[in-house]
Amino acid sequence: MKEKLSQIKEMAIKRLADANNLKTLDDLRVEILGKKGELTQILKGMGSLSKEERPIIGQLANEVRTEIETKLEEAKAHLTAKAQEAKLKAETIDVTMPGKVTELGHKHPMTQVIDEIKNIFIGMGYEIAEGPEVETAYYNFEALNIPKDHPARDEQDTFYINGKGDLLLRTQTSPMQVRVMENKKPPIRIIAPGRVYRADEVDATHSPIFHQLEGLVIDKGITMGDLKGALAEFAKGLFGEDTKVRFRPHHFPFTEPSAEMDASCFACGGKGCRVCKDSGWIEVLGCGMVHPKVLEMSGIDPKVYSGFAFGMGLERVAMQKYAISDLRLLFENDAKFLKQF
Ligand code: 2NL
Repeated sequence: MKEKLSQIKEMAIKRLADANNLKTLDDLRVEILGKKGELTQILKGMGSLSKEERPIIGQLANEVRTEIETKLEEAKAHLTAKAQEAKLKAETIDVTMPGKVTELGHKHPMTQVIDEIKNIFIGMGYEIAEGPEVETAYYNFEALNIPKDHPARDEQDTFYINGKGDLLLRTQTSPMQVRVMENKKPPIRIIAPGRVYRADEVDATHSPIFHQLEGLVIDKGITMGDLKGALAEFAKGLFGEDTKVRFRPHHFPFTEPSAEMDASCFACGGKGCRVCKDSGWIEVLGCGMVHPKVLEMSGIDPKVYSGFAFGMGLERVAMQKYAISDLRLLFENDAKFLKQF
């Protein structure tokens, strides 16, 4: 039996030394020390030994067991350390490797223009008024002194969304300004940016959906001088400090008097170039003193208050500023085009 025990020990130590992973090691532990293991079998068979032999073999068997257990622990510690080392090695980061380049997105050129113009007016104390794109004929036309027989109301120009002609997609952002006049006592100083709709065929300069920005200032004693001062300041903010402006008489149903404003060409400074088609001027916006009837309809007394208003198409501003020749490019969202801005 002594012989058998030392055989088990030798065999166990050899196999433990050969074990090269934690799983094999655990299998060995079960095989040698487990309930059905050889060593356990010997200890179980001790009953058949003589009184003299029993303590000697018992002690020896325990020694063998302890020694195997110690070797097992050692092998386990060694393999665990080795596994940890391999794991660390596999996870090593090469800090000198070039990083992955993340491409940064940016704002659409239209959004850039809208944000820039908003910021100029915010800097001058204007508030932003935004509202519905589906409007009533009252807010879009009547309240702005656009009579029933006016060509702008024609179905060829306006998208009506019911047969009765009283609901439509707004053709300008003025309805929002009417709502503000109805709800707020002057002083009023707002801009209304947003999408507007017209039943136009698509071409290089027309789209059924486009962006407008309108402004409205109402208080006691507002004059054409205030209009000119505010809009000259806006032009400088948009095109540069040296920008000059000029006003040409015009007609709108909602303002009286009305005008169109040109800015000196930002590309050539007014000498004449391709951007301004050799005229030295760029047409920027329409404007005027709010018609007394328009004030009155919204509940503002034209004998007490006066105001000015203006409106501009934002696609046109973007096309001039970025030298874009075709309006459709601003709606197609071709990444190759948009990347340039
Ligand atoms: C243009 C001209 C303009 C207005 C818009 C306005 C709004 C109210 C009252 C009076 Cl609530 N006027 N808006 C005034 C003058 C011109 O737009 O060429 N837009 C693209």
